[in-house]
Amino acid sequence: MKKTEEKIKLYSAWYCPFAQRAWLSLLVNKRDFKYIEIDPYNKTEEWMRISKGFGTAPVVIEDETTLVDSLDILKYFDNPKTGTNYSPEIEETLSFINKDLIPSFYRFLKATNDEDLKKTRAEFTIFLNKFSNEINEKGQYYLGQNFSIVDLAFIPFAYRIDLLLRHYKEYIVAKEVKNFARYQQWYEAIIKAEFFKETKTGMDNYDEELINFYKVYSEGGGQEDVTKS
Ligand SMILES: N[C@@H](CCC(=O)N[C@@H](CS)C(=O)NCC(=O)O)C(=O)O
Repeated sequence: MKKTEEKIKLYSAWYCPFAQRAWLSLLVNKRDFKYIEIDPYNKTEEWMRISKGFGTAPVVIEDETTLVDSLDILKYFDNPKTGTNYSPEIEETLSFINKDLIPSFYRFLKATNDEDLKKTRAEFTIFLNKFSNEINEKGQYYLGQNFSIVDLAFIPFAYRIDLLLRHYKEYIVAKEVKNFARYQQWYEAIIKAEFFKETKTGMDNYDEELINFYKVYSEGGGQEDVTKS
């Protein structure tokens, strides 16, 4: 075990899909790190100092480097040598996931009146189908045979989509995604992997706890900015 690797600290919140991205990335890239559970909503002086004034989970610290954004963290551990040197197609997909698909998921989860529910559901279904259609046919991962940063960027949200939209909005992914076989193959390949299971925190009732945590979102509350593109 290299000494330098022990210096990585992951400040995470167990329920947070953005933090789960960072956690997955550390596991997939086999880095040694210290997991530190925090409440990002409790803006103590110490937390604001650690998070460089952002106050959001995740935060990763390695030596002099502090990273406060989950996509930056994915890139940092994926590609330490070349940094953010991704193809335009990958950048476009990551941007689609972050700016279209994820905010649309939160808008649907938070919708309460009939009109909003109808609108957000339809919009979300279009985005989810776009993602599904673009999963490469030549393998189980988004890019085909190669596992990539795109898989990591979306899987924590895909998990919550299945769990929370089913529970709170009676939305069944299998019925809404036209090419469901491909989506399912992608989804299961990742959620059944050991590294994914490890990020389910070890809580016996993880799914139930997540459902409880997101109840306030399903009633229109919770964090605001996640719905914005
Ligand atoms: N852009 C950030 C967003 C992370 C984020 O919104 N995290 C939530 C928890 S899931 C948070 O810390 N919220 C605290 C707050 O908004 O005060 C990332 O991708 O890392």
